[in-house]
Amino acid sequence: MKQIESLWQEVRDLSLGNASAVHRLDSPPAPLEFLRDFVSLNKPCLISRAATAHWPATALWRDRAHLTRALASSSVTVHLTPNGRADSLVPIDDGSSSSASSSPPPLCFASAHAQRVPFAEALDMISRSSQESNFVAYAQQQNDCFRSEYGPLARDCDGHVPWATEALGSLPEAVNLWIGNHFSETSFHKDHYENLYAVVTGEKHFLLLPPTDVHRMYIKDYPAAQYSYIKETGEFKLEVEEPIKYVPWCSVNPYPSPENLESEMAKFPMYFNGPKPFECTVKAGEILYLPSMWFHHVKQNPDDTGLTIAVNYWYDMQFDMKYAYFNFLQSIEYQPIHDYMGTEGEPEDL
Ligand SMILES: O=C(O)CCC(=O)C(=O)O
Repeated sequence: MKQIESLWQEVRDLSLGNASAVHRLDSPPAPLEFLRDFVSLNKPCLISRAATAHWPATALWRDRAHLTRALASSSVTVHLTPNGRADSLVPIDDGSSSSASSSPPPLCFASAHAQRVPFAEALDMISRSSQESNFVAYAQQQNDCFRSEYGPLARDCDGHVPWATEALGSLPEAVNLWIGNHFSETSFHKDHYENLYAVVTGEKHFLLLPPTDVHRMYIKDYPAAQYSYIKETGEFKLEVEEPIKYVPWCSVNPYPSPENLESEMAKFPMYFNGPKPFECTVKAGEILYLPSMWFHHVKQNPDDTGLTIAVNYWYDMQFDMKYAYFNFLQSIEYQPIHDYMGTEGEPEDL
């Protein structure tokens, strides 16, 4: 079905561009410009640090003493995993696969162990997260936590993004705070929100794919599983939820280890051989507009204080014709029967 592959190219030719860089703006856009050139085109953009130059947070949050003072009597939620990959696919160790078996173990969708601790302890756990520690802690409670758990810090940032609020016609539905270090990673997924993502300290690296590339994510249903962390032994237990619940999730890991690269490329040729994803490093003070339903994968680098801190504003998206088209596209089953080779190959019609 050549048409699916033509679609990936056509949206790039008509609207998104063929470079993998995200469009940069040197100053915050006027609401009409933002609406016309980005939101209505469902096209990302990166706004320079002029967007947050007036936020006290850009200076204050590099100082841990400020954070711990402001949140001295707050407890916050941290998410613990053995390797920093919360909400991601991991092998189910159900005893069914022996080391003699050549087939890889089945995968499940693993949620992190969530734990509420005093803020100073959370910060300490995040800072200690490393290859040597037996856990990675990431503060990433996505339930409007910035206005609840982290309320005392709210005065350090704007409560909303004024030009986005005017363009989108409503205040954000949720504002979230993210605190992690180099080891925290977020696997490919999409959200039903218009996302204004502001990095305050450190930097975040996003890989982005438009909704039209949905087949390149190899979304499949995986059994939901839950990590629990046993403090006494420092070990994690991973249990598949009973009764079994399935979570549709993107199968592609864009950064396989060198020894798995060949097999991952063979499993997911439409991702690895198709058009390059859009890439964007969001530096401290910059804001990424991440349009609704775009697939995104996120890695991060801390600054010299050892932390990456970000605030994101989720605005309701319009469930309009684009959403209906997306559902229709996703309902079309498509697995190329040829080895997808980018523009060189000669795909066959199914
Ligand atoms: O910062 C991250 O780790 C993930 C951000 C994200 O997925 C989101 O804002 O929707």
